[in-house]
Amino acid sequence: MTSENVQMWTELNIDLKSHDMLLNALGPAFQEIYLSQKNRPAGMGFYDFVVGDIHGIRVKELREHAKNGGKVVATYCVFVPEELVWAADAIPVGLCAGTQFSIPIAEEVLPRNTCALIKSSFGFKLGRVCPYVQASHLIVGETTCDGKKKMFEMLGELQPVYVMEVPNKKTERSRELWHGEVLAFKDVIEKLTGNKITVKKLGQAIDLVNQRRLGLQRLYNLRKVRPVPISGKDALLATQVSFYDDAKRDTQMLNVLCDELDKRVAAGQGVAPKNAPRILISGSPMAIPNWKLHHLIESTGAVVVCEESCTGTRFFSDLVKPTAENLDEQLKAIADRYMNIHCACFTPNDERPDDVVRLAKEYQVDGVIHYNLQFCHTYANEAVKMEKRLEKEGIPLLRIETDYSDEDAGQLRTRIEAFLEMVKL
Ligand code: BJ8
Repeated sequence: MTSENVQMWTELNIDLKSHDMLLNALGPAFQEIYLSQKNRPAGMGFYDFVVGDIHGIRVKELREHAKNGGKVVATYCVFVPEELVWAADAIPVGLCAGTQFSIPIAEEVLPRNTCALIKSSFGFKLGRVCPYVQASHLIVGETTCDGKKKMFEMLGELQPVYVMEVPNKKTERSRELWHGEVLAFKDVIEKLTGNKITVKKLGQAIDLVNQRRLGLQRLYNLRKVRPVPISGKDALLATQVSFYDDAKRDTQMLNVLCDELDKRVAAGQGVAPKNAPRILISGSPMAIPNWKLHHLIESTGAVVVCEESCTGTRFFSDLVKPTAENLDEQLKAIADRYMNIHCACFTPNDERPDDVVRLAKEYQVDGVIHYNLQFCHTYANEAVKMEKRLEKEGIPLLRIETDYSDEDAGQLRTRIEAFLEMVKL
């Protein structure tokens, strides 16, 4: 912890004592979960470094940007079209909300029976322990679930918040509504930054984000191979870092990692034996430092090869169609791309089970673990349909509902071990 960082956090009005406790807890957890892994790709060194200095260099970059008159825009959901933020020379940052640490702080205000992701994000602001939140000029929320909607109202009393309305259906009328929301968001960002979003700027931003999506697609494609050349934990970390690192640098580092994985694949080198059970996780997103389920699964000798989630395939599967002709077409292409995210907030949402079946085949999985955060009703209810669909397809499924605490780790381990025994038969 450098004195320069302490100075920066002080300027950001961070609660230093609490923040020390947070960082002191993160280090040993990362050591145990990540650095203890054997046979890791050297390309993960970059991601280890990013986590090792999680509230340092990147925050400093954001501060420099702000000192030069730039804006920082924080988001909680993959529905927020980051292309518009980049195009106005602002920097988008996907906030974490994956730690148990900030939950008791949030529970002083929010009902306990609220999902961990919502409590964790609110606790970060209330407790002043996240420099990314503190460094943001605007937080962009969305109406994806009722808990989030209401939390954003309270968050708005503490910091500027703008909420995008994400429709609940996928009809033509809903698509029009969403298109209108994208146009309105463009106005909000232009007003915030004082910069006009031009065809050229938006075209560059579309390309920037598409390149990062392609990098992640490349990484995930490499996970389809048997034996898999990278652990699920490492792939998850690379995806999580993509939410807040500089997009250009992140794309470069993803490709460096993938070049190395290509060589591993060519040499038949894997992180787990060829016959290790291959698991697909489907459900709620896992923000840093939520590595709980991956760690439990991979500690048993199985390997996670794909995540159908917003910290997985939903984040990068589709590109924005590059249509350089005019702004209207670009904005339409952006609206179309984002409406193709199959979040459980939609009804009906049959595309999501379809995706899971397709991914299970592509990634040669032995079983699917459906993960939903406790008190998240959309995913919990959608799990019923998912279970029926996967049963029809003959794909084994284990449903897990949990939060960020370690209290249920022993019980989860027993259930996961029993499931893996079953899929190996
Ligand atoms: S597009 S999954 S990031 S909404 S887990 S807060 S839904 S109660 S996170 Fe999500 Fe966007 Fe959808 Fe993805 Fe509510 Fe459920 Fe909590 Fe959730």
